[in-house]
Amino acid sequence: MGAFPFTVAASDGRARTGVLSTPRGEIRTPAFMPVGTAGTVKALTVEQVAATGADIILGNTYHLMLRPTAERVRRMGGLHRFMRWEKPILTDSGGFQVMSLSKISKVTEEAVTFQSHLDGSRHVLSPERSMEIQADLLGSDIVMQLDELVALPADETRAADAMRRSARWGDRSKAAFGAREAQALFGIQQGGTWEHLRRESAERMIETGFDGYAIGGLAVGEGHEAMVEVLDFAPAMLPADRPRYLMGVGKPIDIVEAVYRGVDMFDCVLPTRSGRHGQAWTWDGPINLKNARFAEDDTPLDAASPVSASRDYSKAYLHHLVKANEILGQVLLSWHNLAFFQALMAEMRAAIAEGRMEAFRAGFASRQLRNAP
Ligand code: PRF
Repeated sequence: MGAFPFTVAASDGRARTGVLSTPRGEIRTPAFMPVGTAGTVKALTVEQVAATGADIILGNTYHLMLRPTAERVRRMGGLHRFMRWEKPILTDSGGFQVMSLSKISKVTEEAVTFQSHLDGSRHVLSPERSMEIQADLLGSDIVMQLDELVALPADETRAADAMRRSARWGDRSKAAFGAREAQALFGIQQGGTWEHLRRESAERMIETGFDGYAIGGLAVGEGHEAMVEVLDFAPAMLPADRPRYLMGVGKPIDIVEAVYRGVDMFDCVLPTRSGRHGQAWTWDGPINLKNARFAEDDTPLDAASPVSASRDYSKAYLHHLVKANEILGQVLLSWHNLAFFQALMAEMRAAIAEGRMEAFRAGFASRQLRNAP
């Protein structure tokens, strides 16, 4: 198995910092992956994304299989070439997006059948088909197993059934993925908020053996407190010598709490989605540029940022762009937010290396609450 080398350079409590080495480049951890759902990190060029310091981006099986189709992406040279991003790409397997986006879906032991949210057409996604799309057609570097999850709150039986089906689909995903030198396969832990289900899931995943271990089924309606409680035990159930990835999380404060508890990788639409809606993330918490208090604020969002969106444009100008619904407002705020998330990850990598993660976490939390809604 061509597992990518993962070196933990330093740990501080349960938090770790290191490097995941892939043939397309190194991923510094803790890492944040901007979401490039449909072959684009919305509103940004790949050059702008790279300038924020992102080492890897995420793509989606669900969206790309529907449009422009995975076969067409393959004919165009694979996802990296198609979208001009030559650094690593992780693709999600599709199950979660089917659940949250498709019109109608039906899950059987064999596969998930669903209707496209675009045109109502019928599609089937099995573990084998998800592996073919991700690994062979899109050509992603990190492939996710197909899993099944339940929205929370859910009853324990439902959560247990979905977790066990995910484990069986993990076995089928691994068999279909086979032995590959230049690509990695990650398993996904499920089990809701139940510690014994999370443990059973972790044990099954370790038995199967993956190149990395994701924590799925969180940030699906349980709330911050319940999620943090799960993060008190879930990461430690997963192998320490392999990357741990918390899927679809989250707010800066969630990410800091998860890093503190031993998570290495994250993805979330929040920086780009909230940017398109006029929200900017800062060290002092989120602000909304629509607010009249910025109408004549001549200061930039972050004078120390490496990207021009954060450094060179006044809040007054961003306020104007957002109020006037100008496309540039969405571009600049998406760009700023991604740069902020990357700066946050870089600060945590330094804090862990220097043994001050606990202090960083405390200081970050109190500053973030300054602009709390
Ligand atoms: N599974 C998959 N993708 C996901 C999730 C999951 O549980 C989540 C949950 N936060 C986001 N994306 N495959």
